[in-house]
Amino acid sequence: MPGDYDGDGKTDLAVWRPSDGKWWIINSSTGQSWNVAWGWSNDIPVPGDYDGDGKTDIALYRPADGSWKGLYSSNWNWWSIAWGNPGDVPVPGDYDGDGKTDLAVWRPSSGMWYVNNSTTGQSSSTQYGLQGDVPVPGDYNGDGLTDLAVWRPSTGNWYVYTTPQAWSGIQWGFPTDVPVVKGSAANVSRPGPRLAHKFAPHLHFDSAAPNFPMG
Ligand SMILES: [Ca+2]
Ligand SMILES: [Ca+2]
Ligand SMILES: [Ca+2]
Repeated sequence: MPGDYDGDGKTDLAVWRPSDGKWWIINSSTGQSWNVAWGWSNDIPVPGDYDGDGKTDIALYRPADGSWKGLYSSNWNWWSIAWGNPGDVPVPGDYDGDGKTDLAVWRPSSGMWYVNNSTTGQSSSTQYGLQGDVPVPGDYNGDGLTDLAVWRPSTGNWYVYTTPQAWSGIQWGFPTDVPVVKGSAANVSRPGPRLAHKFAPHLHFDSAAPNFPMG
């Protein structure tokens, strides 16, 4: 779950362990590791900067009830907001460009995006994408706002909905590929056999120089 948890501008190594819900993070600024238990085994990690202080916040999405639960990095207060229905895919991003991550879900059955804008508190919904697509939100045009986007495995086409209204369809990839996007939250949360949260690497944080035996 890479992110900038200490806010020094460098991405920190981080993993979330579904078996015990613990987040293990190494701060790039100090090299020190720390952990916090936050989440249950079936949750989906959705780290982001929800309070806009420049540091990544620990957060998870609970598919069973569509709730988001996080810890603000600025004061370590916890929060819980219902946003989404069972079956939705969490697609957090800064859709309104205010520097705070917005809660958002993509509904595979309808291709609808439901975004809870952090600036106004207003929600917006947009249909973009089809059943079978993979949501791949990101800031594709560099205007500071996260853009709605989907990748279509059947054709390898990317569709990006850039504001105010431009459409593109670019073929890049094959059906068995996995799309890779910055932050990769949407990618990781993709429902499917390849990303069923079975990675669970065994990390040893018992020394200053942890080793990473994978598997
Ligand atoms: Ca933060
Ligand atoms: Ca925002
Ligand atoms: Ca953008």
